[in-house]
Amino acid sequence: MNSKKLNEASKFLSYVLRHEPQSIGLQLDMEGWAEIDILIAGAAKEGCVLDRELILAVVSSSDKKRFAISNDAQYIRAVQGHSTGSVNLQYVKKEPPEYLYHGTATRFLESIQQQGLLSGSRHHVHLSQDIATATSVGQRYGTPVVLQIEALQMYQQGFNFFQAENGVWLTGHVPNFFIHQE
Ligand code: HQG
Repeated sequence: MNSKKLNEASKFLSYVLRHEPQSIGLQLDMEGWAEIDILIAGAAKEGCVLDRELILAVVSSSDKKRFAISNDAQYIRAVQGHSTGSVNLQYVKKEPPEYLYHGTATRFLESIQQQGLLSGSRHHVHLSQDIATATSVGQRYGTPVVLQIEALQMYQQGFNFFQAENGVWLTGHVPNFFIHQE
């Protein structure tokens, strides 16, 4: 399957499964699951041709493993990155490693120093386990800079951490006190 088609379908799935399900008349349950047949029908009404084969190809080829299919193969969800208020994934709390990393762009640094890391429109601040991943996340917005987060220290002080199925670490807010510039 050609990569342009996969990429476009992946962006469309991210949009409807994380942010705007109502744009195609789709309902997600609290855990973010959408019925695949309804998703396909809703997309078709908006002129986006999706079929099961394409959806499964996107899921299996996603570099970041963004999506999951239910055991009965009837449902699909995004595993993290939501902004829609209709979803509240029950991630399991987990002790993080000593350090986690957040990739951002240099132009956000001043604001981050003032406010710490904020989740913005998403439900959580996203953190990576390694510097290389964080660098590529930061690159999306400009000149990348990697921040080192004292994750274990935060956890020991009562901050909650979660890990999505695809390995991305999530937390609510990172105060500047726990942030060091790499
Ligand atoms: C920044 C991708 C100013 C933050 C990636 C980031 C990730 C602040 C931007 C996932 C700030 C938000 C999420 C503050 C945070 N002042 N800027 N106080 N606090 N920021 O896209 O973490 O391809 O919502 O540094 O791999 O970049 O979508 O979050 O630059 O896992 O699957 O505000 O998205 O995955 O941007 O990326 P985003 P993110 P997918």
